[in-house]
Order: sequence, then structure tokens, then C-alpha cells
Amino acid sequence: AVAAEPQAIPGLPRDFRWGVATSSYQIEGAVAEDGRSPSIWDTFCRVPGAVVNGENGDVACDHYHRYTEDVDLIAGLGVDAYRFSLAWPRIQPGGSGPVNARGIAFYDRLVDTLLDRGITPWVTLYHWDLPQELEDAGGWPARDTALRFADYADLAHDALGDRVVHWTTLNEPWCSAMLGYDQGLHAPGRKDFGAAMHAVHHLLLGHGLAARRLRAKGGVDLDLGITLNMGHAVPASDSEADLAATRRADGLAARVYLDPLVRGHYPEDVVEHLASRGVTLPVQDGDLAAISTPLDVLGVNYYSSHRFAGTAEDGSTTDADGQPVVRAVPFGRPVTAMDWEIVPEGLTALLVRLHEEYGLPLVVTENGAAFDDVAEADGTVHDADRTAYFAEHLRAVGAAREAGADVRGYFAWSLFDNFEWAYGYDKRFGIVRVDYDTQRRTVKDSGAWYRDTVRLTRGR
Ligand code: PNW
Repeated sequence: AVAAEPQAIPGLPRDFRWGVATSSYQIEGAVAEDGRSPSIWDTFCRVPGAVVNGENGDVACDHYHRYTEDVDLIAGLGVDAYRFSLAWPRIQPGGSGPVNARGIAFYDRLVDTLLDRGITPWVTLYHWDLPQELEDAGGWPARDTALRFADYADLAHDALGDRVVHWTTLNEPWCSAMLGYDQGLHAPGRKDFGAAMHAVHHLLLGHGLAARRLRAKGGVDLDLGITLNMGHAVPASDSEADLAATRRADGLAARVYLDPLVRGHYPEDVVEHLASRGVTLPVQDGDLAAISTPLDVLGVNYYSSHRFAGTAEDGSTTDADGQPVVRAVPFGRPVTAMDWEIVPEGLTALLVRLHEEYGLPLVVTENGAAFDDVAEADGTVHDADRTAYFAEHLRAVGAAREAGADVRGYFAWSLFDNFEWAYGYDKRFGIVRVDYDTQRRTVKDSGAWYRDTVRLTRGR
């Protein structure tokens, strides 16, 4: 691919918020320093076969020791915001009890360094590094984890809320619940659909209780949100079966989160679907009122979209368990190194749909792509494929705004190549290359393109 020349993105206003994103376990390293306790990812990485090449986040990008240099790098990209997550096991080792002063001190310094350089901190409280002790006590399928999360959120906000305005409770509860407890692909590696659906409710409850606690604190500015990963689900044809399959897929991927958060109830069709599989959500009186605590913003992480069919390849409409077939059918588009199809117009459609059906201000909190980068000896990477991905998706965001969606910002995933969960260091999402032997950072062509695009779009 030929790298696109940077140009102002049509449809994006001068005051659009531009950022880059990371998460704690994916970049920090220093897993045993300053009183941090193990998280479920430290444990999961030791399970043979769980992570490609048996890799782990012990060192990662060594950001814990290099954050000053890294903030300079962010400032050099000319973005106005940095989205990062707090490691619960640093701030509250073991997941309960008082704040760990040495753990919170790291984030104190990071926040101050960002503010010094004029970069707005955009904090996520939970990006998957649950303290192992809480998993041992039942993890997210257990109700108590939601109560623990609210306490942790309160402590974190007490420490940083005088300087941090933008708070996201959870990153991608779908991944925590379904990849972690149903598919077994992420920590803690369980395969139990019922447990995963209990996790869904307790993640949402944890969000809601935390949201209430932060809202109850007066005297500070608060921009409160949650981040969901979603695609735009479309039927493979307009047959009755394909429409039903698409609705079912969207129910478990999107509406089971969006409806309780925004409307205060679970979608009826999803509740019926769960009942047909012997699963009841563990809802208690008052839970939905907490979960629907008003949000200021909805974070959207977008990578790809899917088409769905209600028939198997042999034409049958029910599976071995008697459940209706829901089969993902590829669009036939080029894919990234993750094998995820590149579907930029799905981002426009998703943002417009979220605006029309749920009405919240939106921020794209992650969007980006892994490709098989080839680095030169000096670390430069001519990643025209990644630049093209960003260009197409930013245009898609501009198109959504022009169609009326209230999209206020965009964060590129990711600032760095980093620990890509079950794929280890094999998959690179960075706009900055990291050489894991030397920890040298080099801005890729896509990073330079992003910097210039931000500047041109702002200055237009
Ligand atoms: C997101 N899926 O994860 C996460 O927020 C990031 O930490 C991660 O590095 C990034 O996307 C790239 O993977 C996802 O299977 C993981 O659909 C898996 C899926 C979606 C998002």
C-alpha cells in the first residue's frame, strides 16, 4: 500500500479530542515492584499454552520505569489526551484494604508529568488486571467483586480526582466476561457460559456502584464513562433467519450492556435467549438503578464488523443443543494480522446507530490495527497498511459526525507495540515501534502521519 499524505479529516471539528491509548498490564512491566500483588494475567500467562510463546507482562514496555521519556514521546505526537489504565493490584494489592502509597505514587507522578506537558489524562479504572485474590474468591461471577470494585474506584478517585477529570470505569466488559469466563481465551481462562453471564451482570453492577460513588463526591469536575467494544452487525441476507441471527448476536455483544446502562433494563429477547440456555442473570433489587447511573460519555472501541447468518453451511437452522444457529459470515475484505476484516464503514454505521438508539455523547476510545511490521536497522517502520487503516477509519468517524452522531474524540490504539494478551508480543498495534531487546522506541510512519493529521485537522 502507498502511504496516504496527511490531510485534514473532513467532518472533524477544531476542538475534536485527539489521543493515544494503552493499558497497564500491556505496557508497565515491574509486576513485583512497590507492593503490586499478582493479577489474573500474571497467573494466566503461566498456564502452558495460554499465551503465544509463553510470554507475559513481566517487563513489557518497561513503562513503569520509562514513563517520563514516554510522556515526552506522547507530547511529541501533538495529541491532547492520553488514555491509560490504573493497575488495581498496584493501588489496592489483593483487591481490598487501604491504598498502597507506593503504588498510587506511580500514577501521581504520571498524571503530574502529563499535566506538565499539557496532556489531558484519560483514566480507565479496569483494563482486565483483576487482583488474583479476588479471582480466588470467585472473580467477576461473584457479586462481592462488584462491591470491591466500587471501593477501589473510590480510593483511586480520592487520590487522583483533584487532577483527573475523565474517568472510565471498565474497558470492554464483553472481553472480561466472554473471553475470560466463557471462551477461556483470556484470564482467568474459564469455559462456563453461565458463569460468564453472571460476570456480565457483576461487571455492570461494579460499574454502576463505582459510578455512584464518584458522582457522590462534590466539588470536582467529572466526565464519567464506560468503554464497550462493538462492531456493526449486519445480516448476511434479508432472510428471516439471518435477521434473527443478527439480532441475537447483537443482543449478547452490545444490547446486553447498552440497555441496562442507558435504559435501566436488560433486553427481553436476551433474557429469553439466556433462559432457553438455563441461565438467569443474578439481578437483585436496586441493581438496575445503580447500573443506569447517568453517563457523560460512551467509549467505543472499534476494530471490525461482522455479518451473520441463521443457517449453518449445511443449511440447518439449529445447532447440536437445539439453539438457533448464529454464524459469522465474512465480508470478503482484506484482514489485519489479527485476521480481523477491515470494515471502516461499519464504524460510521455503529456510531450513527449508537447516537440514534442511545443518544449519548461518544468517544472512540480505541481503534487501530496489527500488521506484520518490517523494521529497518534503525527501527523505522514503513507501515503504509496501518496508516491506510487509520485514514479510512478517521474518515468514517468524520462521516458519522456529518450524519449527526455526537462523536467528540478519537484515541489511536495503540501508542506502543505492547503485550497483546493471548498473542503475546507477536502482534504489533503500535504507532510507535518498541524493540523489546533494547526498549528503544521509534515513531513509525503511521505515528508521523497521525501527528500531522492531528495538526492539519486542528488548524483547518
Ligand atoms: C481490545 N475480540 O481487546 C483491548 O481493549 C486492547 O487491550 C487490545 O490490545 C486491543 O483491543 C487489540 O486486541 C479486544 O476478540 C480483544 O473481538 C479481543 C476482541 C476485541 C477487542
